[in-house]
Amino acid sequence: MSKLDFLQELGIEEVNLGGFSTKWFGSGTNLKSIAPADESVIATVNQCDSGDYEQIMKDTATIFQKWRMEPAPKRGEVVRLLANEFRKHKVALGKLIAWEMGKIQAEGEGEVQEMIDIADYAVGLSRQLYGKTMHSERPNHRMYEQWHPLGTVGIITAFNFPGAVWAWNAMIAAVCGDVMVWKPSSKTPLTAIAIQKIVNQVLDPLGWNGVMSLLVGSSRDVGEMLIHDRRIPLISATGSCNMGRKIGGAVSKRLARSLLELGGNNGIIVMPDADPELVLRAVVFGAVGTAGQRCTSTRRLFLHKDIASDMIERLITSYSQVKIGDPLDSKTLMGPLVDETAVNDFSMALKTVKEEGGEIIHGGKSIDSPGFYVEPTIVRASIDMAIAREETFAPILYLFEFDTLEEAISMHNSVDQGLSSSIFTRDMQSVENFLSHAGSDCGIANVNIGTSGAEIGGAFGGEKDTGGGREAGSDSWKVYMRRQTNTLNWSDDLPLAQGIEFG
Ligand code: UN1
Repeated sequence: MSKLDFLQELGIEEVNLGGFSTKWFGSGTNLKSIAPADESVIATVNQCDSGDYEQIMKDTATIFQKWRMEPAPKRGEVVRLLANEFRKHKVALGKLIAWEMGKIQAEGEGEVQEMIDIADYAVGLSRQLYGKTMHSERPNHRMYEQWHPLGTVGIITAFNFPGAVWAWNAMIAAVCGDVMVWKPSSKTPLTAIAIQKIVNQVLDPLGWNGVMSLLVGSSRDVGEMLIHDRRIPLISATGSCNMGRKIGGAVSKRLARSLLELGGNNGIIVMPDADPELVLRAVVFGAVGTAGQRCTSTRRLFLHKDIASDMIERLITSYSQVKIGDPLDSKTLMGPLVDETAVNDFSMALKTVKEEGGEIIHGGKSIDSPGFYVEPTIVRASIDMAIAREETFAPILYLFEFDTLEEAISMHNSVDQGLSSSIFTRDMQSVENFLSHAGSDCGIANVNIGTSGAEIGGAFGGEKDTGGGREAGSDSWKVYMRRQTNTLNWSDDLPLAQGIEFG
């Protein structure tokens, strides 16, 4: 399948200058979609202006009146049809993600699989939006709770998962009876358009146009409008801790809800009894995969002193074999970073590493353009280095050594972020210590698997500066609904709670 074929399959037509233009919707200024592999312009996209925004918000509110009254399993049926379309276009969409964002095609297709998985999950969930019943303290009274749709959900997503994170939110919100507006990253507008086209193909013939809408535009304009808009009771946002602070502040100021999935500084602790081959595979996938641009990417590796030098040797051998190149070439293991700013952040971080006394033991350089390529990098670090406490969205792995598990956990938990973590060991006490109340302080804590690549069935998110939100599986759906407690009196009397006699 050539580039052109897969774009055509996704309904994106060629326009001029060898580029593609998507007018559709937007009355605002143009935005260029750039391929990080060679810096070419893939497409010019029209962004929406405040008039488009108002129109979409109105249409969304109108369709909500109907959508919320559609039985949840019927909403699940619509999501099932979406899952079918995602399946049909898995390869094409995976390629577009690879082309526009720079992750390798296998990971691009994996991302579409994640969209399919969450859609399937949501179909089942549409029959399981359970509320509890309680025993009333008053005779002949019944108490229970039910879950109602919330309204319009604002979804703000990052470039690194330009499809899956939208799907985590959109598929769940849809079965919950919500309608939604999506602001994708300005670095990946074309993927968002391709997905919205698939959505339209399914929703329009069913009369559900407007349940899921797209707003291409910058954080400065569309983002600002969304976070301050009192018609949006929930903003679900993925991005940096700084972005989250801004969004969380604005949303809480108007007393609405936010679901924040922010930065991670994910660590793996390797005990002396760990299987080194498992560790190696997990670390390379976690630190090098997606060129270190997952929020779950492995950024810190804590090695027990007894196995540190062996592990470092294995890592360097493995890193030397990583094939860097075009993300659409099946032999490539690591594609480019997303843009020039990301390359500069990588270089700046390594400059700081040197200033702070860290030692680069592998990689460390950016690779000549065209394309935003860098070398996967390993740094011998010490725990007081400020740069190792920051999330740099690049393939930089910081190494630390430890004597005792207690010391490793303390170093591990000493950063501001709290997303994902793992331990490699066969020892039950080490496992239980790591998973205990005094163990990892992250939202995700794994044993003998890496920090990245979570399945959709669990709740996804983290603590501390990661923002506290939970998306995807488990009972994350509850944040997309409003809970109502109902007490029904079927007696002929009016007894008061707490035994109060009044009058
Ligand atoms: C993200 O980087 O924002 O666990 C999401 C993972 C993927 C999702 C990452 N399933 O690595």
